[in-house]
Parts: sequence; structure tokens; C-alpha cells
Amino acid sequence: MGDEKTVGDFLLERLGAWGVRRVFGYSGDGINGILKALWKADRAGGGTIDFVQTAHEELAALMATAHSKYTGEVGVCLATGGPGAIHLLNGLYDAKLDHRPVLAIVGQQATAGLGGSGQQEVHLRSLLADVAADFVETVVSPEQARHVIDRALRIAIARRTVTAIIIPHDVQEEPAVEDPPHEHGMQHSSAGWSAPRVIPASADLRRAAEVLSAGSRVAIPAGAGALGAAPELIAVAEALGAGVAKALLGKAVLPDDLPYVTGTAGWLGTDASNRMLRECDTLLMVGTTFPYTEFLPKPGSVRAVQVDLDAGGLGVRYPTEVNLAGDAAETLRALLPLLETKTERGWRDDVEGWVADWWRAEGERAHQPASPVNPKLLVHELSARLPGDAIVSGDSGTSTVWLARHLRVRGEMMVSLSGGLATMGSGVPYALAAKLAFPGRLCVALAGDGAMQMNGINSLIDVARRWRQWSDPRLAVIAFNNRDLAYVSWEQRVMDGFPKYPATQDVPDLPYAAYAELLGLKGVRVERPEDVVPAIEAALAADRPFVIDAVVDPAVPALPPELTGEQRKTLDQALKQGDPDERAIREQLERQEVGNAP
Ligand SMILES: Cc1ncc(C[n+]2csc(CCOP(=O)(O)OP(=O)(O)O)c2C)c(N)n1
Ligand SMILES: [Mg+2]
Repeated sequence: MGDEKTVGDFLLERLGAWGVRRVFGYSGDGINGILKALWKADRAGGGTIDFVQTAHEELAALMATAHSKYTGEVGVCLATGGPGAIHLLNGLYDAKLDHRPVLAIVGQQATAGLGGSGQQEVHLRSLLADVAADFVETVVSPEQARHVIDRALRIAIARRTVTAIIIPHDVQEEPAVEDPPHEHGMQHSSAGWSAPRVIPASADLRRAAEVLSAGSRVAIPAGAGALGAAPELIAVAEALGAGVAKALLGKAVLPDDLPYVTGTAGWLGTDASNRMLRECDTLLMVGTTFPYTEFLPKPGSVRAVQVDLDAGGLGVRYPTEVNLAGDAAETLRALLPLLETKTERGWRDDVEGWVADWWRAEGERAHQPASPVNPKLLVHELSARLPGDAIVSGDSGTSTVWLARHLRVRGEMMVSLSGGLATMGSGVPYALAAKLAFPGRLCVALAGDGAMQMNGINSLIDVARRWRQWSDPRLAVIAFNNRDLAYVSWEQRVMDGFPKYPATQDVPDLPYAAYAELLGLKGVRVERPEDVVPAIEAALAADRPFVIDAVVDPAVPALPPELTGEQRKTLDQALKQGDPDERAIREQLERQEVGNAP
């Protein structure tokens, strides 16, 4: 086939035409026709695509998802068929559940052998049918490539979801057909996308404004759908005298230095958010499908309006009276002139008082002694030292709770993690994806020790091979080394009433900082509270990526600030049945002032 343009070459060109500059992936013979195209483009000096090799395909899919979350662009990942495609799945579901556009390109055995139960032959359409339900297609002829690529990208972006293209090995090497013949059955597609303006109908906006203007205690839970709508959110909150609570993925929607921003809501939330949601008389939900419905007012007890770009997300969590399908910024802007500005500021004053009380109390709780280090102290001290443009990535575990409560978002900060899927292992790959997209900004990952062992230390291998290319080489990882799958241990105690069972919950104590040093990075192990600030300062001043191995206390309760009577009883019963950490936990429940919900 010589230097003739192949389907593989055309695929790269077409991705380029869509603005794709980075593909996360891993090699395999099922995609050799695409890898060869990458090599050819590089050799010719015309390579526009940066191939980011990851240590595991799951990391590639998580990074593609994170790339999309942090940049707003489509994320693209590439893997061989069979095992490679299977490894992608978890990261793809992360994108799907958080409504991010990600395209997966996977190889397949050559068409001639398909159906013969050949090596690595997996029925990929079935494998990907759910995660890429909106579009999964196999390219079986070169004429098909153009429109399948165009549709896969357009559908992923327009519907904010996952799509997939399967390309058998032999098809990748066939001569490209860039312009299919003008014949019956041929498709002639185009590249490119521009977002539409989505605003609800005027009558619905007026109905929403009536509901909101009639309320005297308005609470605004805002989520990831409100990212980019800060000025509009502020204007509406000011007009309504409302407080704003944030869903976890919407943590960076508004900065936490606004006095009426109550922080995160829900199980991982603050007293201020949860109290505001309990005492409000009107809800305005913006860009959120907030999962913790028990923290919203009793169904039907308050009037409620919801704004969401995805109409399928409307009226799901709360019986909302007015559902507005629209872009958050556009919709709030259209709503604003219809609202009656509230002059009575009593409710706003109450909310601001709860916010101030909360930050004071949490600052004190972060400084309570623990054995050996209180994990809250790490996020508290980190938060005080982060530059206003830092990018923070979280994981799934107790560190997510500390991030949710103690990280004070300021300036241009971005914060993300696996929200809907809540998969362990988002921390380090998300930080690396952020760093590749914004090499001049500080990126920080917060991850549990279980997550580090699951994939974080593998992702550090990818960090180690890339950091020398960054204008700012700082990427800090805080590994919360509590030797416990603590988040689940707490759920078991509080929800299911049984004590920590070491056989399922303990994880080995690994030297994460020493591991970083092995890779040519830097690190330090923190075993005393007085070492926390020096370690953070060292990480933020380092000339390369840095891992803080923070030996923290699993007995510090990863619980909401207030427990119901039932939850208290369940916890008490669990502890009494021989929990190895019973004494330490009872002491920490006091120290951390875990209260009783009214
Ligand atoms: C892939 C995956 N497996 C299992 C879980 C269930 N899970 C949620 S949090 C958690 C514990 C995480 O442990 P670690 O990373 O050590 O953090 P810690 O809670 O101890 O701070 C587990 C097992 C999950 N969310 N994702
Ligand atoms: Mg742990």
C-alpha cells in the first residue's frame, strides 16, 4: 500500500478537522493501522495529534473524560479490540454518567475472520451498546469512514455523551475514500459543530419568575450544568436574596468567598447548605441532578423551579412546579428581568450567618488532634495555599468528603472528579489530563490509598514520562494513607450496622512518596500534624511532580455534620460488635462534633 492515504490516515485527518489535538490510548495489533498512521504523520512532520500513552486503557478513558470536563472539548480515547476495549469501559461510563462528550475508537480483528471465535474477538458492538447507546458503529468499508467519524463526534458533542467507532484491522489499512461517489446509498457528511442557544419559552419563564418572586426563603442548589454561568447565578441570587449550595461537580460554579455560598450540599455537604435546604420555602435548581434527595426539602413542601439543558434531567429528584429546559446562563439571564427584587434581607442574613459559622467550626475541626494526622488538616492547609487558578481533581473515598467540605474555591479554580459513577481512581489521571491541557497551571490530585493502589500509582508512571515538557512542572498528589477503604467502612457502620471487617476493608501501607522518588519524582511522608504545612509548601514549590504520603486517621468520621437518630443507633450497634477502631471513633465523634439532625 506504500504511502497511499489509508483509512487510518484519514481518521487522524478528520479528527484534526474537528479540532481534536490529543488522543489518550494504548497500543495493540487491533489498531496497528491507526498507530501506523500516527507514525507516518510524525515522520512527515505533520502530526497534529498528540498520542498520550497511558499505563492502562481505563486511565486513557478517564483522562479523555477529564480532558472534556476541564476543557469543555470532546475527549477521545483509542484502544485495541478485546481486552483494550474492555479496559476502557469504566472510564467511558464516567463520561456517560457525568454527561461529557467522549469518543472511543477501538480496533477489531480483520473482517475476514470475524465470527470465527478468533483470538481477542469480542462482540464489541454488544460490549459498547450500553455505554455508547447513542451511537456505536463499525466501519466495514472505506466509504463509510467519513460519515461515521463525523456522526460519532457530532452526536457525542451535541448530546454530551459517549459514542464509539469500531474499525477492523484490515479496514484501517485500506485506501481511504475521502469523497464517496455520488451514488445511491452513499453519505456525504461534514465536520464541525457550534452550540445552539437554548432558552425556554417566555410563558414558562414568567411562570418560573412568579414562583420565585413569591418565595421569601429561596435556596439555589447549583451543579455542573451551571459552570460558566457565574455572573447570571450571582445576579439571580442577589435579586432573590437567596443562598447558593453546590453539588459536588458544581463545586467551582461560584467561589466560596461569596458570603451566601453555602458550599457543598448533601451527604458530603456543609451544615450551612443542609440547613438552608431544610429551612427554605422555594427551590431554584440549576444544572444539577443532585443525588441526595433526602437533603432536599420534603417532597411537595416547597415550591420549586428547575433549569437544565437536558430535559431528561428535569423534575426527577424533586416534584418541581416549573421545569425549564435551557442553558443555565441563557435561562437565568432571561429570567432576571422578570424577577421581583427582594428588599427583605432577613433570610439572606441567616444564610450568611450559617456560612460564617460553618467555616469557623470546620477550621477548628481540622485542627483537632487525630492519630497520627487529621485528614481534614491537609485539605484545610492546602486550600489556604492554592493559587487562584489551581486545578483540583478528587477521587472516590473519604478524601472526597474533605475536598467537598474544606476546599474553598477561589478565582478561576477548576474542580472535578467522577461524580455520577463515583469510580475510584479518578484523582491522578484527572490531574494529569488537566496538566496536559493547562501545562502552566498547578494541578493537584487528592486520592485515597485504595485508589492509589487501584490505578493511581500506575498513572504516576504516565506523569513521570511527561512532566519535563510542562512550563510549570508542578503536579501535587496527596495520598490519604489510612490503610482502610474507609469511605465504605463508614457506610457499613452507619447504613448497614456492622463493624469494620479487616479482611475486606484493610489495605496495605505502601510508601507512596518513596514510590514517587523511584520514578524520579519527589515526595515526602507525613506522620505528624506539624509536618503538614511544610509538606504542602514543598509540593507547591517543587521543580517536578510531588507526592505527599499522608498517614491519616481512619477514625475521623466521614459523615454528614448531623446524623439522624436512626443512623446514630445503627452506628452505635456497629461499633459495639467489635469494631477495631471503636475507641478512636467514639473519641473522634466527640472531637468532630457530629451532631443530631433535627
Ligand atoms: C472502582 C470502584 N470500586 C469500588 C468502589 C466502592 N468504594 C467507594 S469509596 C471506596 C473506598 C476507597 O478507599 P480509599 O481509596 O482508600 O479511600 P478512603 O475512603 O479510605 O479515604 C470504595 C471501595 C468504587 N467507588 N469504585
Ligand atoms: Mg483509604
